[in-house]
Amino acid sequence: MHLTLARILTVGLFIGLLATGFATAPVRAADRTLHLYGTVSGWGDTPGTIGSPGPTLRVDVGDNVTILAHREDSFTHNWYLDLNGDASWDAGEPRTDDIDSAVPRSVTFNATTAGTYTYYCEYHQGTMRGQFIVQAPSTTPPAADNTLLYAGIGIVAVVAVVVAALAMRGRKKA
Ligand SMILES: [Cu+2]
Repeated sequence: MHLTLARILTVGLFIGLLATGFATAPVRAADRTLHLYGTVSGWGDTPGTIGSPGPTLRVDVGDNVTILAHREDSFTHNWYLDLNGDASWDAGEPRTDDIDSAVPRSVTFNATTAGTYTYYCEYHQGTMRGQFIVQAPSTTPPAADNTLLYAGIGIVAVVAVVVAALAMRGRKKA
């Protein structure tokens, strides 16, 4: 009887702690591939949504980002991320090769520093631009993780009630 109780309590606490652990686990960096479609009029995340400014791109600090830049007209373009905010490409800033055919050009880089940046095409900076936001790690866990946390708390609560009920029954017998 007491052995069974101890087992139930141990398993309940273990599941609860496990759920809490998942809920507070840091968000891991991810590989992110983002497609952009450009014309002299701007950028879009699909060929049908090209505009100026282009779409705001959001990634998390530490993400390994690949930009795949396509062109939807017959002009030469490229894509670069203006990390130092001087509105021109500098050595060390991510940049694709020239997009001069239907073959998309890509560049891969790590989003190391949180902040809001601007991306451009060097040839059409006035229209082909948009915001690139590198988000700092979130301080509030995502909703899915909260569900797990509440499940863990719920299991611990149920186990506590069962244990209390069994303990009371045992006391009556004694
Ligand atoms: Cu361009």
